[in-house]
Amino acid sequence: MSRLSDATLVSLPSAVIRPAYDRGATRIGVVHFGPGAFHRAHQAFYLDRMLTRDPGLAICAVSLHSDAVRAALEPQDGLYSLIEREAEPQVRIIGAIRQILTAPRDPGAVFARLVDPALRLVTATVTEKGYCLTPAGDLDADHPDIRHDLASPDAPRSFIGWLTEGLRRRHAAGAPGIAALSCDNLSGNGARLRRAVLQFAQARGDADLVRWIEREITFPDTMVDSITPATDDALRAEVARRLGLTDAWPIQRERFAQWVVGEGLSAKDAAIFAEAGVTLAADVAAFERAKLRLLNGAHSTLAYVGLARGHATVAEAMADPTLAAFVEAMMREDIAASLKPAAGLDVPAYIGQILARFRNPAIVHRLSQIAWDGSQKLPVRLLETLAEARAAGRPIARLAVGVAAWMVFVRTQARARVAIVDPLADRLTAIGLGCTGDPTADIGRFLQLDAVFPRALAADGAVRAALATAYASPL
Ligand code: CS2
Repeated sequence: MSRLSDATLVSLPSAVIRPAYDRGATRIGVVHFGPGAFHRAHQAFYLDRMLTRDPGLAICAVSLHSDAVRAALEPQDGLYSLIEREAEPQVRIIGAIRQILTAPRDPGAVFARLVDPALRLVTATVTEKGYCLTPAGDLDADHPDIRHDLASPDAPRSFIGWLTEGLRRRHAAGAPGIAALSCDNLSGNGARLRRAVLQFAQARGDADLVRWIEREITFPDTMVDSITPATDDALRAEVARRLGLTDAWPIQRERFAQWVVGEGLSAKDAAIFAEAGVTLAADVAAFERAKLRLLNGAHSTLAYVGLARGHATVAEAMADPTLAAFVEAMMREDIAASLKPAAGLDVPAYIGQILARFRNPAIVHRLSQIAWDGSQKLPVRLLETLAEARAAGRPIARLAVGVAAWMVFVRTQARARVAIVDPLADRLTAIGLGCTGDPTADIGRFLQLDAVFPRALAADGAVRAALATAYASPL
């Protein structure tokens, strides 16, 4: 079977949607850091739509570490298939990625893109840990990658190091400003990225660069949403059948996709984004908070409690009546109470829509995938809500369940000698192995992780009691 590429596009069955523009006429105007499945399911899909209006928004995709995306997509001219799963799956070929770079292999090419006057946007999906922040939201100057990048700014390792050095060179070259869009699940992601970049430039002692970034670079907040299960061999086989061609790295997601972008795009880009279905909102924070707390908070709770109850996927966990009723009550009663009213946000309807998405039978979304990186996800997904509920005197019992179930998960993985996928894996494994099964003592070990638990929360007797109860019997 031949492989998907520009040359084989013509042979695709008519049911497969193809790029509706001349790929050869497109030009790179976007550098994206972290071209994993989510980027390819989401921002690249929207930019693919935008290319029909503006050929200047093609993507240069930059992987920070692994060469896997380049190796898979370069032989396919950057093309890949995206399956949208509803009752009737829809297959489309995304053509928005025109160049793929693996940063450490080709640093000069990455910097050349960042300096190019034609560049309009930098986007990023580098996951929560990729920003190298302290719990207070400052750049973590002790992070090994940040220390490395401050010592060797020409050969960075971190996203923050690459972006800041790229901007320094851009300024030196006299090229115009750009918008930098964080597309990760962090509250206030734009403001966090801005602060990290400015603090990095400050730590380099480059006051001129700090001023230029403050003046010329915008960091719009964004809310991104589309459930994107990891690619597996079953998907590769299905795509080969539907395409009649092989695709080394197809992507699947639910049909639903949402991108809300705050202020900071140029007038030209704002118009193109809006036309492609992106919501432009002054108050992204309200959407972001609602999405992170309701969808991602419920996801993490379903993951840790669901795995403990023997489920493997989100849809399976939602078919467990006790767990589904619990998660719905947590969303409707506890999380909704923490959301401020916002124009265009109907919280009860939004909750109903999220629950229906979780139940989508066409999506096989593994709980183990959601369980990754708990130490990075729990603070924004559940702990902020828990702390606010506590301060307002609202109940916390249900909100504590997902957090306690994470502790049970870490203990179980550590004891079974299964590697924990988390930047704090070593510490978590040590804590898990030290657990004795005594709820108060065990949760006390976890609460010492000050990168995860703010001091005041960890010291709060009511929080400790709620966690200990949930730890002893999650549901
Ligand atoms: C999930 C998210 O893996 C996870 O942690 O909660 O990836 C979730 O599917 C997306 O944020 C949905 O937009």
